[in-house]
Amino acid sequence: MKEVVISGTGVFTPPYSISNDELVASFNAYVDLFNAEHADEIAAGTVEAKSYSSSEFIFAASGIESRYVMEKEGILDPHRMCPSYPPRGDDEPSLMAEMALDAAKVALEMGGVEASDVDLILCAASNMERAYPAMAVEIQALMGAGGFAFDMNVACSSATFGIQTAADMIRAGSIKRALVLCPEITSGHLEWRDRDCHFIFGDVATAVLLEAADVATKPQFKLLSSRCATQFSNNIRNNNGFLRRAHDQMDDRRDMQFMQNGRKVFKEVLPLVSQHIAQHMQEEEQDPTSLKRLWLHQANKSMNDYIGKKVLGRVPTPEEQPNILQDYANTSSAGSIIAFAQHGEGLSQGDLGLICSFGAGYSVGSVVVEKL
Ligand code: CO8
Repeated sequence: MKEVVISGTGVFTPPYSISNDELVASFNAYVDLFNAEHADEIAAGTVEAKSYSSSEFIFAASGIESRYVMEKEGILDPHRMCPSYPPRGDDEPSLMAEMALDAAKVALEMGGVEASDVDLILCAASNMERAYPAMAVEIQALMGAGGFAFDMNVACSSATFGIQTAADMIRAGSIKRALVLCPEITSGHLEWRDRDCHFIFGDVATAVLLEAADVATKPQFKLLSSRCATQFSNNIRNNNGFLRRAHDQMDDRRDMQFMQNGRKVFKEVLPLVSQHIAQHMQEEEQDPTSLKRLWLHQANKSMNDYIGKKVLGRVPTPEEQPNILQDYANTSSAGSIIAFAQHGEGLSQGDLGLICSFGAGYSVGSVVVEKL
């Protein structure tokens, strides 16, 4: 079995940022428009009046202060309430591919690797821009990478599941180098008209370059072990899909965008993740309290505080458990990788760290790395 290293990471940050105050101002303007338009039905009790959102609630409930998006005007337009991406021709690069490419270039440069030396591209994200051809194959062509490429979707856990998939192929010798790319255009499948979730997500793309240790020239971390687990739940769901037309459901339906029962997710996912990490560490005969860094999925600050304390047996310092969600919000699969890419400093050779992502499915993935 080959040893696997991580030799590069990259983050593409979209050009626009939306603060909680900006988001709430446009949402509340939308609420006024909606309630005025449906005044008669609301008075008759057939339509429920919409309520205002608030920046104070958003920050207290999630820890989120702002989010990045690929397009801002459409989202903030109270008459529109979703981003506006002009359709691109088949001969133009798709938006996801463009974002992923940017992150990939940074990771390749960090690892001192040419695109042509990469023999697996994995596009691992919570939604794909189209059904086929696979996004990853387009990215492979745009990059000039070799080998093969495919897409995978395990929602928020896509990055860690992708890392395990790529690492297993490197260990087995079927590939030498892989890029796990997470381009997340969450703005396209978030329901911006629902105050329960309109603040949660942001856009981004991340890249992780994995290599067989014997070909890597600038390895950063040794990949010690990983674990993936899933358990079916309807508490985070999006019913949009290719059978929509066949089901005669092309109308504007709430369940065609992101939906969740946030309270249940909070309650059910926390023990799942804590137990998953504890079991992973136990099976690898590693002491969780020896972990020097936790790069956790970035969905909710209280969730991370809880998991960090459970894993380390004490309250972690902000350096030990860095959060990026205050600036990026929940970026689905990319969150733990942004934290990993931006908060790797200060570790010494031999220090252990844990990347962990969790979310829809339910799904949870954990990766233990050692600083080289
Ligand atoms: N402003 C003001 N008040 C509000 C707002 C708002 N924006 N939203 C809700 N409220 C009100 C509610 O109506 C409720 O009022 P009442 O008590 O009168 O009923 C009150 O505030 C409390 O509401 P909640 O119970 O919903 O509030 P919580 O404290 O539970 O916080 C959270 C809500 C932040 C959503 C929290 O439950 C949470 O973070 N849960 C975990 C969610 C999570 O981790 N989800 C993971 C999903 S991500 C994933 O898996 C990837 C999916 C694919 C990507 C999709 C991209 C679009």
